[in-house]
Amino acid sequence: MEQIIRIAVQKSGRLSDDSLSLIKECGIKFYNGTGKLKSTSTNFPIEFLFLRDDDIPGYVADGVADLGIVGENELVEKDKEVLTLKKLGFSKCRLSLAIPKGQAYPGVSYFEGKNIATSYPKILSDYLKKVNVSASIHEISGSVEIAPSIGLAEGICDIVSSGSTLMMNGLKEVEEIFKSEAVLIANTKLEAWKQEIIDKLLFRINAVQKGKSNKYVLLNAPNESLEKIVSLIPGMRSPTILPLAQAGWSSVHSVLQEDQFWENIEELRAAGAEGILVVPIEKMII
Ligand code: PRT
Ligand code: ZN
Repeated sequence: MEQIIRIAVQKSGRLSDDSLSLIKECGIKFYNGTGKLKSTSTNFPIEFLFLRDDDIPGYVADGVADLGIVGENELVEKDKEVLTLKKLGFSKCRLSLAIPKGQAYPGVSYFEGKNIATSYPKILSDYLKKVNVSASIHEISGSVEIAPSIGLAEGICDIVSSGSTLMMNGLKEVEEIFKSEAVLIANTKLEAWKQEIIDKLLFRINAVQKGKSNKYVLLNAPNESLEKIVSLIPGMRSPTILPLAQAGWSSVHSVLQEDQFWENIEELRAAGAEGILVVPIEKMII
């Protein structure tokens, strides 16, 4: 039998585009025409299952899929036994408690004896236990934010990203109870050959992620300030220094984390750096 691993990704929703872009940036080609539930890569031993995000933790725990990409909120809520291999840095959001805008909020004791509507009963009940509040949890699967206005609950616990859905429904966020982003998860009992393929995939994901947070920097500098400039942009091993056609000047090339660059920009300019170019890196292997 051909040795191939399976990854479960969301079919369509807030995780799908970024999940598929990450896989494409890893150089893995596949066809995902509309309505397809399965697809096999043409250049990497991986098969894709396109599923609802709610089902992904279960499929990975049962071994129907070896890997999955899912939000941490869904993962913790479903409480399945899987390994989290990597945080992926996209689909970031938070799970928060919210109440009608006009209500005074004395603290989490507000919820004592009240009704809270949510699609995340497990995360919410763990939180309420932790803060020692007893409230009734009403599980509903969607449109949670209308629950207070129709008299179903005095508060809600739902995913918040920009906060505009809460605002539009006359609610205010009062407690953040969980932070989430997309994660790569794996079955806990993988054969060695599967692990080898997953290691190759992880190597590529790491290279893509490093590339994104780093920039290639090129600048011109008078030779007398090279020492100072090299100390400000030390690079992967050390910067490349090339002489310019104009005597007394050099071109310095280096790799930097973007935030380091912004921290050092004033000092670089003060040291005489000019013609500074900052260029994106597609992949970075160190
Ligand atoms: O069909 P399927 O079951 O696969 O998808 P789904 O409808 O259950 O999930 P989907 O695609 O909406 O979200 C998938 C995952 O994206 C979630 O599990 C989160 O991990 C993550 N994510 C990131 C979000 C949001 N941002 C988000 N803003 N999930 C939902 N929302 C919703 C939220 O429920 C609320 O209705 O957006 C609204 C709030 O957004 P703001 O920007 O108005 O605050
Ligand atoms: Zn879902």
